[in-house]
Amino acid sequence: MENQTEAKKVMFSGIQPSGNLHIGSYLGAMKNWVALSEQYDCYYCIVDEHSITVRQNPADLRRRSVLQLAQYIACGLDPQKNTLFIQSHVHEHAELGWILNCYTMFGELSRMTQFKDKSAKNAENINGGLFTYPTLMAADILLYGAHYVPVGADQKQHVELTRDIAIRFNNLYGDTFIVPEPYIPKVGARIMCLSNPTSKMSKSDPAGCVFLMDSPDEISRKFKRAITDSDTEHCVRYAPEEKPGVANLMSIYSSVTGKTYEEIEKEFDGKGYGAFKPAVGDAVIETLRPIREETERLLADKAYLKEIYTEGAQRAQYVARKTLRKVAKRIGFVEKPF
Ligand code: ATP
Ligand code: LTN
Repeated sequence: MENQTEAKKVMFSGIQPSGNLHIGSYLGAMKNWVALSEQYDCYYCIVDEHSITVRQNPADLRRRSVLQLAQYIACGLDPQKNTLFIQSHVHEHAELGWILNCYTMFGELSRMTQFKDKSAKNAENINGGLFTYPTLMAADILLYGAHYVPVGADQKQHVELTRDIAIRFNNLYGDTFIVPEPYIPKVGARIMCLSNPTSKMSKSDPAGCVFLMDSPDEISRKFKRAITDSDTEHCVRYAPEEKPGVANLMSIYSSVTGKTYEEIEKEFDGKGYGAFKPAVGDAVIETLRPIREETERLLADKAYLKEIYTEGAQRAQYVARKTLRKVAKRIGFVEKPF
């Protein structure tokens, strides 16, 4: 009989350690990851090489990379069931990234929304890495033969480009890569900024962003100040076009409580925003409390965290090396003598 583990499909995802994780990254991506651990063979990476496309303070980058590993575990990712590792520890990512650059068009990279956004925000540092960011991301995914990539909606375009690159390579050299699919949650795929609900929640706007490590007081304050709507109706109703602020709060509330939009409308019928906003805040506080506490506990044990990322990198590299060898052979590189 076929081995159960071998039959499992593969998941790969990553988050940049370029800032503190927030409920956008949690509800849009990580929460999904936890639910998938049993069913899939999962690789979750801390993509520090992607982070340096924007200038980082070295000490902060190092600290946040380890913090992020602790947060992955605190969110419920069991390091025995998932391969948790740091991207720069597996050099095959950078190597395959280079190769894939040669199979990706300038026009394709120019069309990426994240590149356009980030180059507008970092006009003084539009470096080559920012431009070729998606080919490194494609390498991350393709090295492990990932079938699915659980991400928030903003990353769909990058996964689609990964598919195009994989198909192009397979057409040239024969089946080499598994063509991955994005795996996007129905609720929580796009959490918007609390102070400006027409743009996505992002660490670059801390007032409108709820971080996983925020204290209950901070969370409560941020939700009380959340922009709802200028209408006079003051009614909790799901209408994303008309009432984007309320829709965003409903989507957050729905993600953390599991309640449907209808149930939420009923719960706050006749109660107005004055009751709704603190209720969302409280639900988020209770969701984040155990995560924050467990993160703090894990951070106190640096030796354990090192053990986890060492084992993770070893497991990841075993798979990555095999893929890279196959690719090198296909494109005509002389076989590595060691
Ligand atoms: P930021 O805009 O804060 O810099 P980012 O996109 O660089 O965010 P990452 O931390 O690298 O953020 O994203 C990690 C994961 O979280 C990705 O899968 C991304 O799709 C998802 N994500 C990030 N922000 C949101 C959001 N506001 N809503 C839903 N998902 C999100
Ligand atoms: N580009 C993603 C982070 C990322 C990623 C990946 C996600 C890097 N490599 C591989 C999924 C799979 C972001 O900016 N959020």
